[in-house]
Amino acid sequence: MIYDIEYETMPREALEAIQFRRLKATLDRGYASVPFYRKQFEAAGLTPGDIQCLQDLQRLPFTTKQDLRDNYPFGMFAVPMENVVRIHASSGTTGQPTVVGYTARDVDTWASLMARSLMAGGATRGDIIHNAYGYGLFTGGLGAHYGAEKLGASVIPVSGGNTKRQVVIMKDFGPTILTATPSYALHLAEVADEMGVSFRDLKFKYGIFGAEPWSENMRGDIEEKLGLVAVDIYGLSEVIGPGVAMECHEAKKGLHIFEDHFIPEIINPETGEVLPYGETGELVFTSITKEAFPVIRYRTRDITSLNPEPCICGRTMVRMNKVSGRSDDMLIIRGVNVFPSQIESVLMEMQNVEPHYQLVVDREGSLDILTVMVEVSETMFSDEVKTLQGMEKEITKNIKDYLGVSAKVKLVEPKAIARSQGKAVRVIDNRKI
Ligand code: DLL
Repeated sequence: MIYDIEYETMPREALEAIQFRRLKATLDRGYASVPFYRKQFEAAGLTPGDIQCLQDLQRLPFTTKQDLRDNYPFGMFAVPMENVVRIHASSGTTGQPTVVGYTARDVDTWASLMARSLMAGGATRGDIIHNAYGYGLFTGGLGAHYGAEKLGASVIPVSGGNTKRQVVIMKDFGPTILTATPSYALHLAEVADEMGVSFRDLKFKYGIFGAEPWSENMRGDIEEKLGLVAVDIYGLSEVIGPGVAMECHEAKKGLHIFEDHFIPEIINPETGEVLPYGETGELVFTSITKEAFPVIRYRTRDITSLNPEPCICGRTMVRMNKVSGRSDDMLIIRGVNVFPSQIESVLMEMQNVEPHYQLVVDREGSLDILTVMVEVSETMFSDEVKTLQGMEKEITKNIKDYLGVSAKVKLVEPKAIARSQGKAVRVIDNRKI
């Protein structure tokens, strides 16, 4: 059974009453079972009984990625190991991986959240879902898989990689929904093309893409190339995995946060001050139903803003705008802050530019040098050098005009930039080596 759908359109007041009840239970569990959370309460001079309304949550300290690392691997679990039925871990690209656990009920909650996400993204029981998110420690594959089964759709557990074989499956089995990272979806289309298969002739209706930032312009490009409606799905291992927030296919304008399970806040990343709706800052989550791995005011490092306006789909749950990037992915180039997705937006506005790019940051003396490597279409490359130079100049100018940052632009041949089977590697920061 997919439960909880009734919460999606609930009046605010009723939802908040439920949130508060669930929050209290989570705080009690954290305080009683996780030494780290007990210490956090003690440091703030509080006990769970002092939290008497939703607003009071703000009195508690934040939990950071470092806190999870310090308790590696199982120190944050709130239930005995015998009640943990599943373990996942984040990729650990920015350091030691963080390990998360689920009870049987957590797995069921997550499956329902993913079923609701797939539904919001246009999927129904009658659909065949080609699930190209990686299976394994990464939460994408199994998260989407359980959600698809819960929904009652037919899921093809193809995972990432083996791309040519995937194209054959897509042609022969006729899946109608694609779940993948946006960059891998583009790679699938590219390989299909090489094999003489046009993605647009396949049966796909919706693509449910997430796990990495992708700009609005990238969405346009993907929809055009793949011939489907592309919707955004957000989540992170620490909070549950995919299914924390989901765009509805009706509006495609921001992702509804499943507030019956997660309480969002936006904070100023420097001061920790809680910001009002509409202001941009770092997203913070408190889980209110998870048993094995509750998180209290977890700082995601993802940058976005919240939008409480009613949505045409009828959901009353607050929306988060597309994530522009992670605070730790933000490049500071000679004092100017830039997110890779902002550069992506500029690139995707231009003709003859392919949606494959990489940013390389070097330091020469005390100067930061940003090089934007971007693929251009086949036809451009066979053109005269002069045309390419003109194009480099134009991109450099657009980046300067829109983002205020000077970059070196290097046009490269189609397929010169390595493709990934999961999250794309957009930044190579040689300053960190
Ligand atoms: O990426 C979970 C997921 C799987 C989400 C499949 C969506 C689809 P992690 O590997 O823990 O979990 O990485 C979480 O990825 O903090 C964001 O920085 C980024 N991220 C996830 N979804 C989006 C999105 C999964 N839609 C981290 N837009 C998060 C932008 C995203 N960034």
